[in-house]
This record gives sequence, C-alpha cells and structure tokens, in this order.
Amino acid sequence: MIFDARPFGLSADPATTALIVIDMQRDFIEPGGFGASLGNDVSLLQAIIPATARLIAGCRAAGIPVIHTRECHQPDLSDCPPAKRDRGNPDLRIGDPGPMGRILIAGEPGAQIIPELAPTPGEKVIDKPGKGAFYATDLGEYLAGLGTKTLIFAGVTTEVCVQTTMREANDRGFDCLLAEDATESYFPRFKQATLDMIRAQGAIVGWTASVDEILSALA
Ligand code: TIU
Repeated sequence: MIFDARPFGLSADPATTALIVIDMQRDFIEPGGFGASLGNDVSLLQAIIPATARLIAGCRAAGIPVIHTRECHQPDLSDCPPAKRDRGNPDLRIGDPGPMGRILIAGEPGAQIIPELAPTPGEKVIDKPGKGAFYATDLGEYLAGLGTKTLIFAGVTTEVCVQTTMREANDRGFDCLLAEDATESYFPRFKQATLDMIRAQGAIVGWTASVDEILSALA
C-alpha cells in the first residue's frame, strides 16, 4: 500500500505496520492533571479524540497492531529524575495528590488512558518514564518481535512525547507517519512547526498524513 502523505507518498506493508498512540491519558487531556498543572489549557487536546478513535478503529479492522503508551512514574518516584520533578513552577508536582490521584503516577486515575480510546484486551500498553517511548521500556524489543518496519503515530503532545518518540524511532530505522489530525499540542504553533520540521528535508524524521488519507490506504 502507499500512504498519500507529505512530503511524498510512503510505501508500506500492512503486515509490518503498527500504530502507536502516545499518552492519551486523563493527566494530559482532562482538567486537574499534569498538563493543567503546568499551566496549559487542556481543552485544545480534546478535539482530536474522535479522529484518534477513528484511526484506532481502522487499524484494528485492518489487523494492524495498536500500541498505547502512558507517561507515568512508579509511586516511589524511583524512575523520576529529580530534574524532571523539580522543573518549572507547576501548581502540582509529579507525585503530588490532585483531583485525579497523584500526578503522573502509575495506577492513579489520572494516568489512565481516556475511556473513549481505551485499549482492548491484548493490546500492548507501555508505561514510560520519559518523553520518548523507547527510553527505559521494552518497546524496541516488542516491535522487533512483531517485525514492524512502519510506525503510524497519534497522540499528545505533538512536539513533546510524539516528536521525541518519532525521532527515537527514526534513528532506529523505522519509517514514521504522523496522523496530522490525531495529534495535538497545547500550543498550535508548536504543532504546526513540528509537522513542518518532521517532513522537511525530504522526510528527515518522517511523513505526515490525515486520518482519512491513512484509513483510505488501509481499506
Ligand atoms: N507537557 C507536554 O506538552 N507534554 C508532556 O509533558 N508529555 C507528553 O507530551 N505526553
């Protein structure tokens, strides 16, 4: 199949393609979580939920593995560098109690994926302590086991965890395709800049396409 993508078409085999949905957690998308604690307007991110749900459903229907990630830390914060917890001047720091439980802590309500995009039984869910999903996780080994060559990306936020993971994946030899309307930033200009920089210089980091374009290639 060929994805009608930017900066040019991307050829891929459905048998070696996987979808990674990055950090669609209550902590980033609902009020009272980590994203809001950093001073962000989280309502912007809610707009991509329907398109992301369509992308996930289309991949499931096409037999493409769906992998979900969650940015979160162990309750004792042993996997949270002090530099990360101490950064900035947030209302609540990682590990502090908030309205959805302790901020960005595994197992707390805020760390869960939003119900609209919940993983189905058997789908891989990766808890990650970093912005990139390869760092300190088994994602690389898992993809090697699947034989994956092409990765479709969705999730939040475009310029932080999505872009970091795409760059990690690009360096590991994957062809990376970002779903333009299934990713969002708290800063619209950062999203636009990220789309531009990913596909610049002849797809230096990867490709971008709309959810409709991706789904029509899979159909
Ligand atoms: N702050 C921000 O834009 N993002 C994050 O901290 N994590 C993710 O992008 N998931």
